[in-house]
Amino acid sequence: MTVLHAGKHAIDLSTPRVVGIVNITSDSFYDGGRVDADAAIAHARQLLEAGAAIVDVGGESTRPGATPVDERDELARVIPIIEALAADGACISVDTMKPAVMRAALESGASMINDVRALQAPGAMDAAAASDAAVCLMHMQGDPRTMQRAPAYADVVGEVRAFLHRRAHACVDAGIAADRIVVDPGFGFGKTLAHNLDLLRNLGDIAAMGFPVLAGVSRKSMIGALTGRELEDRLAGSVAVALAAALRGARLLRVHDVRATVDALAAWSAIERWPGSQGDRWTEQ
Ligand code: 7PJ
Repeated sequence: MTVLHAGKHAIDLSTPRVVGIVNITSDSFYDGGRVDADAAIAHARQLLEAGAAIVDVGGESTRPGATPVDERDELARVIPIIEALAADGACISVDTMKPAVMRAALESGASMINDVRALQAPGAMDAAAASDAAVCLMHMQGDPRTMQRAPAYADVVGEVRAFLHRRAHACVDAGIAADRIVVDPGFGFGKTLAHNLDLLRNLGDIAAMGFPVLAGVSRKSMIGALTGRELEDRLAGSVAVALAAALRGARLLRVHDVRATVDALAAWSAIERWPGSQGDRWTEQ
């Protein structure tokens, strides 16, 4: 059985689980604009009610071309939400690149750090190591402002895997137990559609490192490219790709549409033997 330890929470990943996205931003690509704390808290509670194992709270958009958010503004956005949800007993992840936000979020009751820069900012690794929180280490080529200009790899799967391996082992060396570490290939973060599809097809290679894999494809432009649909019509494509990722070994699916994804996983898991759960070839451990 795979269990992720995130603060006081032990999350059973023997079947794939859902991470619900809570954006408190004015410019997220899909459901931003919810800068009001009460509305964000209510939205997060709905996602938990719908079956999210974790809610991922973010106050700074990392979509391509997004403008950076000042640390004080980011704190003012996320901390009240985290405090309220922690009082409910929820497992909360904070989606941030800033060590000061990580520390404040953990003090306010967050149990996981989701960092699209994989704890490479000075002080980020220390903030995580000083806590008992889980960490999600994501691969990104370049930075959010420019990453989609000309992504290039000799071997996207090998390079992403090597990066995640290096960052995960840096975490272990810093004292973060392996059962607190999640890795994520970072769909859409400095990747063309061909790169994203290559990573999806070969997600088993990344899962084979032995750390739970998180996949975030929800409503991203790759879904638009595959279906020809605008943002608001990407639900079916997003659920299909989330399931495809789960079948290739992803254990956490970061999504906007929790209920639809939870239902799809429930229906499918009654039929499938999930990769790894029966000791088959997709995962080593
Ligand atoms: C991801 C993320 C992702 C992780 C965003 C969006 C764009 N964090 N934050 N993985 N994407 N770990 O919400 O689609 O794919 S922001």
